[in-house]
Amino acid sequence: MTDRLAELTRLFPDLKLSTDPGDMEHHGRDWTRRWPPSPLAIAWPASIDEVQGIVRWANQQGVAVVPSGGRTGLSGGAVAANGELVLSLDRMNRVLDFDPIDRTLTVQAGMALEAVQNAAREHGLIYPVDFAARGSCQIGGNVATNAGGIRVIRYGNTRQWIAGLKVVTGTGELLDLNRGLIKNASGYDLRHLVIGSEGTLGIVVEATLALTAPPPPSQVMLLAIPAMDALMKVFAEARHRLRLEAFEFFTDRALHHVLAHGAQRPFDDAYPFYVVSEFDAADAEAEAAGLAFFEFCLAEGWVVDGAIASSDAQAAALWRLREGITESLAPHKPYKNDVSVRISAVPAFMAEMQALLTREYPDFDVVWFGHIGDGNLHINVLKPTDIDNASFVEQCEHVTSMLVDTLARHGGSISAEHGIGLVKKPWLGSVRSEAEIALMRGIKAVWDPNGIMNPGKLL
Ligand code: 2HG
Ligand code: ZN
Repeated sequence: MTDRLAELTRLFPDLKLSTDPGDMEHHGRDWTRRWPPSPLAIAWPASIDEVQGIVRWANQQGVAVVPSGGRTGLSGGAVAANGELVLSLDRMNRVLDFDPIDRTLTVQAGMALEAVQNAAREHGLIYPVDFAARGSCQIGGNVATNAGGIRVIRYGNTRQWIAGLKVVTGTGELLDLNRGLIKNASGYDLRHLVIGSEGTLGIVVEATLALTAPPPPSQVMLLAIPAMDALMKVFAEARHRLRLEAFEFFTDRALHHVLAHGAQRPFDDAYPFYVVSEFDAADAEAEAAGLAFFEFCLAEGWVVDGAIASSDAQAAALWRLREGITESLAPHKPYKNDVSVRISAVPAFMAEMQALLTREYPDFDVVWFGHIGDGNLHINVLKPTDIDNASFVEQCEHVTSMLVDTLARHGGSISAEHGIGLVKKPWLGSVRSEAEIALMRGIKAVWDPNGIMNPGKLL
């Protein structure tokens, strides 16, 4: 133990702290896997007092702090590769309050998203933000990244569901922001500054979450689609006729990898694009509307094959085709891009980008999938086995530069929902003006004057 850690232990004799190499390896990285972890130590505070104490100690000692949730992020936001103290919220994982009148659930930041969803359901309500990492990611990290996912089309991002936040700033100050109010016209809404700040302003320690009534029973449909233009027509038609809860797309390459990873093949033939859609189907009439939508798209030639789940197990199998993609790609060490354009710009953007990729990198396996109903596309480039890591990253950074140029022509963003972190930091200036970045730096300097909060990330 270094002197600095000894001092921390003296201040907080009960604080759980580790320098065990296994813990350092495990907690020093997120799902990006690019940076070898090298933290100073891992701390697991059990109370807000301890979080504040650690932050004050870190200021005195000049130690950087990396707030750490489930570390399922894909932009390197939770990486500790430079002797930082990892502050894990794992032990702060309890429900603190449920209020049936306000329909709010107040939880500690280290609660897993799935546990939050289950807690809401116990009260006959839902917390509707949802994505595949639900079992591992934590609500504090969801807030810090303004996590999106598969139900944004219906419910919006995490931001929309945060009624209150407790945050420990970079100086160790505890802020109690918005306190569950629906209306609060009292100046700058600091809560919204923290949401999406990627741990650079402070540490989320508690959140008061708005809940809502569960949707009616739904139907899950898988559609095979011959072309991107057709897909956009299917989307417009679906929005017109159905009450959508999800509209997700993936390509044949994505399907290839989930199938190789053990998922069930949905159709005998292969098609260029697929959509998994979920929509309300409370009664026979709504179910008939689903079928009529499908038949209409088929007759128009926009859809060439399809499957409608007739049981929960079938619905889960269809969802697995989409939700299993990230896991199925992981062994291929993918370089990830997470971009957005306006929905109407999707086909032109995709066609242009795919043409560039085919011209410049014909041997790359490029897998497109994502939340097309939000204009959010995930573009994973898989590492060819005959290229070393360093040259692969170099080539992928060139791909990112091509993406940045193409996105600029289509008015898009280099990060839709994964954040900037370390991975996309070099390109922040492609989506935010100099004036905006200067303001962001100024805000950081006020919240975290010694620059100890997740330094090097985002800015
Ligand atoms: C998803 O939508 C996640 O499944 C992960 O945002 C995307 O792996 C990815 O690139
Ligand atoms: Zn996503």
